Amino acid sequence: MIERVTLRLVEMELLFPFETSFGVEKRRRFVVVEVFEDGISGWGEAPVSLHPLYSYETAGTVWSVLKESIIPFVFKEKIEDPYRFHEKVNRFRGHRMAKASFELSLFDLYAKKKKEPLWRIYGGEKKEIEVGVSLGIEKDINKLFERISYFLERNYKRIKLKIKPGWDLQVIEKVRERFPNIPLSVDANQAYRENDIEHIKLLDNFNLLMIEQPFPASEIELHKRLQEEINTPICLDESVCCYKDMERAWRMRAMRILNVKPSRVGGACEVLKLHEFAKREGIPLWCGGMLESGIGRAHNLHIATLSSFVLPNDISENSRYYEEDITYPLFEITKRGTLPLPDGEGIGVNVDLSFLESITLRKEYLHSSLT
Ligand code: OSB
Ligand code: MG
Repeated sequence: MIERVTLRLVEMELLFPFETSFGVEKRRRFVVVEVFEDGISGWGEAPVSLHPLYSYETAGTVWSVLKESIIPFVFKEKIEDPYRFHEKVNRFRGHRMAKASFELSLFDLYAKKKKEPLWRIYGGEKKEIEVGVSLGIEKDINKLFERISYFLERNYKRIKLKIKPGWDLQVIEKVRERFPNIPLSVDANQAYRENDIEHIKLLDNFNLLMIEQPFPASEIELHKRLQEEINTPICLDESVCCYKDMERAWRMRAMRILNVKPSRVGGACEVLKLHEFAKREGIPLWCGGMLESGIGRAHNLHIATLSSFVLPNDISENSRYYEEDITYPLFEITKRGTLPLPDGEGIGVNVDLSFLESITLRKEYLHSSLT
């Protein structure tokens, strides 16, 4: 039985500001979950942003839903098995990042108790993961060229550029002139509207691997209309929060590729369902990222070992975003543009408790005996 849960509100400074169509992020404030049983800790992370822009979840909502609802429920029902957690926690609506952070910490614990690396628990089939990099909006195009060159030299296998109205066609055109053959994709984070369709269609001329989430999350029909008129595959991110969302979008032909984030869909059990469907239907998947600390990064790496994750993943070296990180050893990219799976038990990386303490703004212990 889970004896104790520790919630930590953690703040980490980004090495570089990260700008998307939502705005600029300079630091992250997110929640780290530690579940504790029999002297073993399981770790999870809710990679929320300061404000409800990517989704409605923030550190505040994650904290309160975990503390007021999920954790008391887990203690009351004596849940320690991540599969059972996934089934039971369904009674609470939404709040998938909060659920995912807890479920993934249970998975880490579960794998550690079995003395197995997490990827083996999931049935993964890879020893290293191909990675790409996601580059934010820059002040000028030369700065962007510099960033692209830097990450190509580090062997990242795909460059994804954030776009928004005013930072799109002209930028992509210049990038294509300068780098005619690199694997390139774009991500709009919902920035366009129905009357932008004609404009967005012109992105079809740049041999992009995909166009990620051009329209608002609920606009499946709009994505379908765009996909009918362009050859470049549309990839959904924010629109798909569960298996049902994926099935609907796929059957409607609103997407040809899916970005899977365990934290967006509520954890690894839901990812396993997406994976089974993707395998049956031949849908190419890849694992997205949310500027995670080393904890979430390790979880994402294990998830990406599943065989339907066939495209380069947004899982970068820790040093892409942070000067120092909560976990060690740090992930380092190989010449092949991959991150090797850590072979330790559970997530396979260690938590640097003293560093974690030094960046913790708020901490709370929840004990099973007190509920
Ligand atoms: O849309 O994929 C996204 C970061 C924060 C919020 C949303 C997204 C992103 C990224 C970064 O693209 C990917 C990464 O963690 O490297
Ligand atoms: Mg995205």
